[in-house]
Amino acid sequence: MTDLATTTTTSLNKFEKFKAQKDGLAVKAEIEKFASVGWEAMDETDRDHRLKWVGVFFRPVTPGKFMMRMRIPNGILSCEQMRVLAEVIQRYGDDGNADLTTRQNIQLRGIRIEDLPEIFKKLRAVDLTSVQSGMDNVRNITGDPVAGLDADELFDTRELVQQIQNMITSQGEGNPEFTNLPRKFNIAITGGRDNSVHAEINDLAFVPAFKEVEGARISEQGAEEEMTFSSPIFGFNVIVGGFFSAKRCEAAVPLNVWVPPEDVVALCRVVLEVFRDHGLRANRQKARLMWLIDEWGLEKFRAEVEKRFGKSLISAAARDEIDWEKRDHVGVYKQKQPGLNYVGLHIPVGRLFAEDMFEIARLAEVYGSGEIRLTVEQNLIIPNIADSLLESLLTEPVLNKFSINPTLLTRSLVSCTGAQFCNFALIETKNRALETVKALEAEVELTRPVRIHWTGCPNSCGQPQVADIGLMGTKVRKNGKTLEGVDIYMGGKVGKEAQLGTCVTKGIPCEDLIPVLQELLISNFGARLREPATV
Ligand code: SRM
Ligand code: SF4
Repeated sequence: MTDLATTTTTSLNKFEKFKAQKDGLAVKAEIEKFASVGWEAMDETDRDHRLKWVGVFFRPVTPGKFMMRMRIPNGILSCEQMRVLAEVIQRYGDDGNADLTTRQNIQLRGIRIEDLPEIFKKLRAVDLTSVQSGMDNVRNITGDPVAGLDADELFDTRELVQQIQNMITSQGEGNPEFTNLPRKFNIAITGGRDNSVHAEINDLAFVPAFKEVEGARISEQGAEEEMTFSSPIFGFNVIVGGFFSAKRCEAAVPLNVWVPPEDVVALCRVVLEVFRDHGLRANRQKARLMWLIDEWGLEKFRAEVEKRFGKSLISAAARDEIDWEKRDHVGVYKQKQPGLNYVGLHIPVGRLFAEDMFEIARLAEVYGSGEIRLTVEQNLIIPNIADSLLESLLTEPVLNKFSINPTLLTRSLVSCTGAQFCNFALIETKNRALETVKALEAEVELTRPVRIHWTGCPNSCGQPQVADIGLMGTKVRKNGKTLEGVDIYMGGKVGKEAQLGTCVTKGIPCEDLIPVLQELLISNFGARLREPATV
């Protein structure tokens, strides 16, 4: 457990104070009590903050209707799990919906506090957990969405991602060792060649790399064996400190460490321990891992990680294996298993309703192996579809709503939650994002997808910095009135040689946005105005 006396700071912010009074995870034992007293009579700190340790978020925009953030490691779930999530929101009628998130995850809406005991029971029965998914915890751990399916992958990330989640959450039950971090913490592992998880925007990420290593290693049987590797072996270069916040955004930097897959979980553990015990806790705006790295310098940080790791860290491989452009997985693709395919469905801005989720579960069961996968683009994949079943899957009516071949702007559209449910939001995002691309597609023709990301405020949950065109909500003044507007980001590059985009234009009122975007699409992305229709 965290010993706050060992932190390097002297004064604590208000979040640190309430965490010191009572650990967030303590609410796990009080769910029955909260359900019987109701949300209005609850202790406010428990309701507004500590409940997030079990993934339950009070929504000031819709008081009494909570959001529940799951953990879906590597974005993989079964049709049975999808059905349980659908059942949870179904009872809330129009209030109940679900969002696929930018961390390959699912959030449920409309949740009533009195239903929590039963919901947790249902989730546990199908091995789902929402524990430690908010506040000062490690977020959903992302991995390759086509792990184990992709003929060109270097490493199947599924098992490692699950092991890391198990370590951090004690098999989904909650682990007090890691429930009092100085701030949120993001972890990603990429095993393919296209950096499908945006490794560079995580506090800790593992990127495939081959290394010639000599020395001792632990055999599969657990014995230490001396071996000299004559040819390069597979492992990961480690990058650290990537994050977005309202105050600062940074891409992760190399830690100059390479680890074989069997050391990944242990390395995650020690990096988290160093962050927990030494991360900055005085100013919440300066509490993410990169601020500690800045204060210490990378060498001191690496040395502290190495000390706790208990053996010498191997220096990074000279290069990593990210050498592909990023794929979006929307459409039909051959798997490495002969005769099998995966089908990526486009889910407009990630929004699902109960009936959609039942339908997707049915497709996965009837045509695939019952498995469903999520992507950081807020879309989903149904894997393991036999060649012989493909044609009939593609005639299913639900594919009209969740297309395998959406129009080029719609295809790559991502949006955070925005004002409909998020009290940080400065603008409405999801509906506006859909309306805007529809209007643009009526005006211009494109020859390639352009990735437009919307985010409702500078917290950047919708990752405008990784987009071709990023739109960040703001307030603007026009004709003496305050209106919803956006700052425009450009230059985000994903896949190989990923880099963050930057703000190029500030304060465009949303009502004036379409011509501005149209011009950007024409001048930067080869779009052409459509010919006027002839009568
Ligand atoms: Fe986020 C807070 C939604 C991905 C940076 N984020 C929030 C809250 C919890 C604020 C709140 O309490 O209302 C939002 C919940 C709104 C709601 O009702 O849905 C929220 N964040 C989201 C999601 C749902 C956006 C989406 O539509 O996909 C994503 C959920 C991910 C998940 O499954 O866990 C989401 N948030 C991100 C990302 C993207 C990523 O991880 O790749 C970022 C930027 C990367 C990063 O964190 O470094 C992000 N969210 C933030 C921040 C800024 C953190 C900081 O250090 O300052 C906040 C504010 C905070 O934590 O104080 C925040
Ligand atoms: Fe809410 Fe802002 Fe995150 Fe959008 S970016 S979900 S508005 S906190």
